[in-house]
Order: sequence, then C-alpha cells, then structure tokens
Amino acid sequence: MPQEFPPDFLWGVASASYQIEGAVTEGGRGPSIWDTFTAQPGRIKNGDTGAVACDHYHRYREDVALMADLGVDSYRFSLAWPRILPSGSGQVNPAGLDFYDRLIDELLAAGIKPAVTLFHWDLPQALQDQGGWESRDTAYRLADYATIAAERFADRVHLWMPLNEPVVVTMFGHAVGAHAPGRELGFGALTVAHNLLLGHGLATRALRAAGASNIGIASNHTPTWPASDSEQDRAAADAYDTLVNWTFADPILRGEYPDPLITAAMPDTVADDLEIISTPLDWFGINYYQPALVGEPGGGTADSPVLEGARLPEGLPFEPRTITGYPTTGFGWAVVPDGLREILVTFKNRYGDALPPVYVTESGCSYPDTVDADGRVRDQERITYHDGHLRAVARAIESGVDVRGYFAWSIVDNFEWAEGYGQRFGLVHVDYETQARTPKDSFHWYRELITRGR
Ligand code: GBH
Repeated sequence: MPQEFPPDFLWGVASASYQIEGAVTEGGRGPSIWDTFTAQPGRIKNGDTGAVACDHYHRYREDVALMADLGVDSYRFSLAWPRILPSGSGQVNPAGLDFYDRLIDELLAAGIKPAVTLFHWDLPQALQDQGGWESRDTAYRLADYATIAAERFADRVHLWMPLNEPVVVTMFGHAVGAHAPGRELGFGALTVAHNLLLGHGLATRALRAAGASNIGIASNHTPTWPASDSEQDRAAADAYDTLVNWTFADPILRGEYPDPLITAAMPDTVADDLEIISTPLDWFGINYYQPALVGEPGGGTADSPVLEGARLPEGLPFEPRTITGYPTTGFGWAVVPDGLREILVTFKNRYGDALPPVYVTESGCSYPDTVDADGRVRDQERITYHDGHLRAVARAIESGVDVRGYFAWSIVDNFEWAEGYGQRFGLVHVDYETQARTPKDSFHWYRELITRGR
C-alpha cells in the first residue's frame, strides 16, 4: 500500500491537551471549562476527569520516545490555552510556554515535526465567565493567544491549527450540552459557530503576522446519507449536511454561509466577518469518524450513541438514524472506510481549486482493549480500521484530491470527553493505575507501514 502514497506523505499521530496531560493544577495552569464540567455530577461516565489522564505533562519524554520508535513524521497535539494564559488573556504563564518549548524540542530532536492546535476545547474558565464562545470577544482573545504562541514557537512548528472541530464545540458544547460548557441553546448555538469561525480567521491572521506559516484547521466532516430515496428523507439529509458540514467549511473556503437562513441568524457584522473568516489557508484538515444516516423527523429511532441522554433541540428538520450493515467500534460507531474517500472527494467537487492541500487530521476507533498475559494488545480491529481508511485516502488521491498526510487518532489511550476513560482510541495502551504504556499490535503494524512507505 505505501507505494500508493506520495513519497513526502506525512505519517502522523494526534492527541489533545486535556485528554492526555493531567497536572491540571501544576505549572501555573489556570482552570478550563473541562475542569469545571467534569466536576459536575452526572456529566461524565463514571465521574472521570482529566485531572491525571495519561500524566503526559510529566511523561512527555517517554511518549515522544514511543513516537520516535513508531517512526511518525509528525505529531499533532494541542496547547492548553489555560497553561499559557491562566486567565485566558493578559498575564502569560512562563512555565506553560516552557512546557511546550521542551515538548517541541524533544520532538525535533527525535526528527518529528510538531503540528499544533491552539484550541482543542479546553477554554480558560475565566473566558467562559465572560461569555465564552457566546461572546464575540472570545474570538479576539484567541487571536491574542495565537500571537503569543507564534512569537514563541513559529520557528519550530510545521503545521498550525487555530481550531479543532468547531462543529462539535457548537453542537455538543452549546446546542445539546453533552460537552463543556454544557449549554443547551439549540439553534441559538449558531452564534457560537460564527464566533468560533471569526476566531479562526482572526487567529490565522495573527499567526501569520507573528511569523507562522502552514496554517490550516482540523474540521470534523461527515458524509451524509439520506435514509431512503424519498423526497422527505433527501431534504432532511440536505438540511443536516448544510448544518454540520457546509456551515463550517463554506465560510472558510467560499466566504459565505451555505443558506440565507443561516446568514440571517448571524450578527450584523456578518459580511465583514466573512472577509476575515475566509482568509486563505495553506491547507485544510478533515477529521473523519463515520458517515451520518439521516431521515425525516419522526421516521425512525433517533439513536445516536454519543448523544445518548442528551436532549436534541426541538423542531429539527431531520433525524439521525442508526447505520446498519457495517462493523461497529466500541463506541457503536459504524466503520465505513469509504466514507473518508467520499468526504474527501465531496470537498474537491464542492470547492475545486479553492480547496488547498488536505490533511486527514484525525481518524480512529475505540475498543475496550486489554493487555494479554504475554504483554500484547491484540487489536486486529484497529489495524483493519486504519488499513481501510488509508486505502480510502489512497483512492481519494487517485481521484485527484491532494491529500498530504494522515494523523491516526490517537497515539495513546486517553480521556474521551463525556465517555471518560471507557473508550480506548490509542495505538498505545495506557494502564491508568500504573501509567504503564504498552504498544498495541496496531502500533507495530503502523510502524511497519510507515517504514515501508519511506
Ligand atoms: C474527535 O471528535 C475529537 O477531536 C477528539 O478529541 C476525540 O477524542 C475523537 O474525535 C474521538 O471521539 O451521531 O452520536 O454517533 C470526534 C467528533 C462527533 C465524531 C460525533 C463522532 C458521531 C456522534 N465526533 N460523531 S453520534
């Protein structure tokens, strides 16, 4: 398979600060909305929190050594905003910058290119207290933070991403409340989407002004399938597609919202804001997990494993259905490798030459992996998952999509948000009692693949 990838294809792994670092009160870090959210009873499975997580803050050298052994070209991780700016803005915390300095230097010494996300959901609580992403000011605070990060790290970072998955922050964090900050605004969350996108544009400009290059985004996208050929189901799928995909990609890649109704829900400054939001990117990153099967409301079971227990807003013009006929992950998500090819090709068809080079900034699967008596983790399903998804990338490249790299989610098992530690996505198993790391069979498989690719 490797020969189907260009020689400079970037083989990577990914993670995010709150999911792995722990040490939430150390090194001058301020509280984030995820510290607050995980402290609220009933929010997270088993009452898990990211307080210790994988203790990566203390064990980053060991984790970088694992990545060096794995042979990846690049490691995508996020900076914890509240480590760098404990109150979200104003006073910089030198110990926070120093931590990422050490991590970046450790990576470079191992020949691994750092790929940095600025905001992977751990908003400083102080900014939430001032309105969080419901407030336009937060977009400007992201840009200030981007300047600080670029001034310190621009010379050593290979890829920059101001945001991870604005759609998930909007929907899970602010429409249905399954993620921090737990808001249930329904369609009111569209303002949040706009503020996030504005923040993305402002931060892109701030990064560039401070000397950073190679700026993109990690945006979650979902090929959307109508539940049937009926006109109603096709209209419902269209509405879903517009809301979860194009509301987030069109402003960036076309400088407009996909539907006049959405534009109308935005502030009066929308035209000027779209100028900023559509600041050209050097590349566009797609996170892909599974397609969505969508039908008309009331036509089936609104059975969404992740949204289980969360109240969907009233009056949605669509209803998600369960995808059948495919294997499922531990989460219950359908494993549909061709969906990755489909979304990549859909992007190329929709945006044509306006689409910059693409990276798959995340793809992965969770299973309840255990370490066998002989010290092995036999995760053949994960091997099948990544093998299938990489073949899908190769097919997309063949059809003319300029895909430059693939970041497997995730390097280590970690704190899976509302699901706590129950879902394991890593190529490396983590024993949360001892913090022992055990490379899974998928780790050895990925190493083989990468080595053959060179
Ligand atoms: C990513 O989000 C995150 O960036 C990362 O932090 C996280 O650990 C990783 O994926 C694994 O979850 O219709 O209820 O079945 C993933 C975004 C959005 C993907 C919801 C799955 C299906 C939800 N997810 N989607 S549901």
